[in-house]
Amino acid sequence: MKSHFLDELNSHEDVQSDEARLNNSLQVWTPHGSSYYNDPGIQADWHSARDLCRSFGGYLVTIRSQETLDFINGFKSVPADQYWIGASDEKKEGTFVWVNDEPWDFEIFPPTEPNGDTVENCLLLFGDSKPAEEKGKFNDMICSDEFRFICERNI
Ligand SMILES: [Ca+2]
Ligand SMILES: [Ca+2]
Repeated sequence: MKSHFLDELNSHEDVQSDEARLNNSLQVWTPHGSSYYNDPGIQADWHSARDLCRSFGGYLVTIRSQETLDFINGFKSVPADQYWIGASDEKKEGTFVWVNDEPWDFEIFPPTEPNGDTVENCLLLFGDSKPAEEKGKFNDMICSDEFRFICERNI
């Protein structure tokens, strides 16, 4: 499936170099546990991030343990930034599901989150620039906003 993000890339004159750079960055995967992880180093809306991870044989990252959460928070190339993760409640408000249908058996929200009702349906990780009670934890956000993201794929 062709994403809006890739359409935008194709509108650029230097599309070849953009795509080549993206391809190259997505060739770099770091093993951890039973997965490989990749920080493409770009920002995209949640659906484009999801589609980009899929187009390279993976999926937008899933986080189902404190150990994985700690690893991902340490893996981010820009720790201060927010990062999309592979969960949304856009199909049923209040019920978050992972993009690859893994069980929803771990979540860690600050006391004030999730707070977006039907306006905020995609999850990200708060960056290290946030207050201590928020940083590194889940937050629902507007899906069309653009943030960094991490792709995962199975070993
Ligand atoms: Ca929601
Ligand atoms: Ca929120």
